[in-house]
Amino acid sequence: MFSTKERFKNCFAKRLEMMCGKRLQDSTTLDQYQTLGQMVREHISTNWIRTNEKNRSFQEKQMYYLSIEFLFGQFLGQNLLNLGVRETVKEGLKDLEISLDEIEKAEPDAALGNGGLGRLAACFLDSLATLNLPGNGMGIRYKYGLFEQRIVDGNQVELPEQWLKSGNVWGVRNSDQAIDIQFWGIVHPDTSSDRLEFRHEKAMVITAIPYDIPMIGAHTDTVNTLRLWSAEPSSNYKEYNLLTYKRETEAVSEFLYPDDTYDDGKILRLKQQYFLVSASLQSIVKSYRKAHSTLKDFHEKVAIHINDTHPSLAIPELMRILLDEEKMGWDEAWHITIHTFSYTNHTILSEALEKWPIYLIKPLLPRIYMIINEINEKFCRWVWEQHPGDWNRIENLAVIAHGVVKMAHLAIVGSHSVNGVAKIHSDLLKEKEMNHFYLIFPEKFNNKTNGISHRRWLLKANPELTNLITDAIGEKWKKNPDELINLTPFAYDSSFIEVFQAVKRKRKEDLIRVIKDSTGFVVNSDSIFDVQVKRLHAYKRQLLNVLHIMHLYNHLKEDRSAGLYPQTFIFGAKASPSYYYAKKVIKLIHSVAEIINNDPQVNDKIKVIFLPNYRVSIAEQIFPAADVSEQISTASKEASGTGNMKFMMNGAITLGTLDGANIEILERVGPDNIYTFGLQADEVVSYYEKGGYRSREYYQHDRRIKEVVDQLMNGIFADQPYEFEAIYDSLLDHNDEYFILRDFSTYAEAHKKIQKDYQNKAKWAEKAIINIACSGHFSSDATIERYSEEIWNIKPRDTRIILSP
Ligand code: 26Q
Repeated sequence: MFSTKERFKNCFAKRLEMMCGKRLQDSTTLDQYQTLGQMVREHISTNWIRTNEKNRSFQEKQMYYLSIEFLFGQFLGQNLLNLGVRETVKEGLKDLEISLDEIEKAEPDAALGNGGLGRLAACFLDSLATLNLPGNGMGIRYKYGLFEQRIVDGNQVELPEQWLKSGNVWGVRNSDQAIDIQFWGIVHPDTSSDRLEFRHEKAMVITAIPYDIPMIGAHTDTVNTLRLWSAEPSSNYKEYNLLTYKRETEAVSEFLYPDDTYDDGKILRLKQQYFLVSASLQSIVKSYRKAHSTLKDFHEKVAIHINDTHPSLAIPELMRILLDEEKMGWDEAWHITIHTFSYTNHTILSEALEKWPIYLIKPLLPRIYMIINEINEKFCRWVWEQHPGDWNRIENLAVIAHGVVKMAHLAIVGSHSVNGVAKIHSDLLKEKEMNHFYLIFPEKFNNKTNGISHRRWLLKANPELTNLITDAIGEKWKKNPDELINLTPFAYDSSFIEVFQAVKRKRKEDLIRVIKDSTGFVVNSDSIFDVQVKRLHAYKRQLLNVLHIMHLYNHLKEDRSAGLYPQTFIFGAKASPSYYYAKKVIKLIHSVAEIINNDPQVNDKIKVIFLPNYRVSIAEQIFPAADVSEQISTASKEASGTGNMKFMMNGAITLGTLDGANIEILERVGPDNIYTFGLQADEVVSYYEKGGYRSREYYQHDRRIKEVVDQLMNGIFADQPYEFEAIYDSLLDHNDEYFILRDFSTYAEAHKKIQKDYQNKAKWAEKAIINIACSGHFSSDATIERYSEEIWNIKPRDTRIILSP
């Protein structure tokens, strides 16, 4: 149906009439979107069925990626692109006087994630399918995704994100494959046979219904699956109070928790985690069981990846299935379990490491708790045998200690592979955070630097740049992004540079329209677009950026003739709803924007824009328009970052600390094509070991710093006195935990250098093009190849097998 434009037009009109009961001319954009989506699904259905049939035999090893978040954004445009039919569809629709861009905009973002971790999972599934790898995702079908952010008087207000309001064309409900999951109840030992067994009684049962979404690879016949579980009442469960029961069940998949390191120990979050894990494991084992009579070789045919600790209850859950349902002995079950699981750590912040109190976990998951206990006891005994008398070591390693279950410890003990997400992060895990484990399991630790899907972040987000690159170096880089390196000579080619600059300008103008529509502010396309978009967190230091802007403002007010090149500072960030400090930073950005943007003395030189409701679909419009990419976390704190890679791939230059993957970007592009500043990770760590630094000294000795910090309190940017007191206190009274004042001066220097360099337009374009040329290294295709070879041991399928049934 997509083979020619004419055939497509015909099909589309007919299908729309059938599906919507309307003529094309009476249809809405939403009708058209649903119709196109349905057509795509129909188009891939044979390949999807064949891929599934192939998987079902378990002849080849399968990998399942368990994640509490999958941050896809929109599917339609990417699917059309991957199928290679987007141009045909676009042209066909044009004949019908319909705009494909408008249809694509009608799709709500699937915002089933907070940020980096969830988006990484989405990029990985795209790469797995494209590389013909047998890898499927499993997650939760939250009824409400990450909250919608509105700004009212400069403050963030959260609204529910209703992405399912008009249904969802991509997810297929497969109620025949529903799974029952047990919570609460009592576990009885049963000694009636010669084997000690456990009966779980009086449990509350919740049913997990799978919704399967096709993962369509680019230019291949592989169609993998993302299986999202929805919680519903069970028909096998008799509960006296039906209404309460219904409410309690449905609550489990109702909301995505906003990343909130301050708000731990919510029992609903624990229920979500076990819900995901139990539904996924039971369903994997069930389908494996259809192909194999025993589970003794399970780990040879199944790899399960745990995306951060959130799904780490999968480890005791597989043990439960092997022990209680398959009646295996402990040692054999444990061998299979360890060889099945691998785990990625995404954070170094110790306050973000998950711990669940025993008083929550034990009553909710009584059998799982027993198993965790046994894992802990056996593990501690083993450590004791290696290091008799070393109580300290055992205390540092134990899975259960001081009344809590440490999920990272459970994940490390129960997996054969533990990886960090950038070189520095993996090194810090080995040398600092997880050093105790590294000493006893050195072979488990490895690095897998993150990557991004160049199909989403370049081909889809920036078609103009894509075409320009293809005109220069041919098509091959699309399949093999390392070949982007062939772009390097074009960095010195004046006619290429000229077209490159025109593309950048066009994308800046597109973004200017978005800015005008959402904020009302008009910005100058000649100005430097300096962008910081990411979740709002103290360690990511949006505050450093704002304080520097306040300083530029002061400087301009003092000296009107200051030779500043015009700059537009663009922010996008959601703050966790209960994160008071982060919300104050959002408010501060708005207050500063209000003053600067309305002050004719400065607003031709600087503008400050906050784009509300930052999400995948708007990110696709922001990255292509950026000149400068702000990656300014306190060194050692950002595990990797992936926005840094998206900016680079679109020709923005990084202004960053030597943190996360910034370091690897520097290694690729060289020091002339990146701006680095600030303390290095080892310096930060050694300050922490000494109890911090004296931020007040920097406040007292640097006039620029004193001036901006005082302005937090003296009211020129505040609606009310003390409005920003929490920020002021964090910098002075709490000794500036994230070294903002410490790094202020080198940050300001780096900005000055950018100001100067940008004015040499050809030289700047050269840097930008070199960044693009080096960005292929960060394609998630390469990352996924490394995971597949070094951790999962899965191999690409021969697609000819899929084609012939
Ligand atoms: C935990 C407990 C309760 C509720 C929520 C959470 C929670 C949810 C999400 C904790 C953390 C997250 C997300 C973390 C995350 O996105 N980390 C980022 O992962 C990226 C991919 O590896 C890295 O590039 C980033 O550096 C890292 O911050």
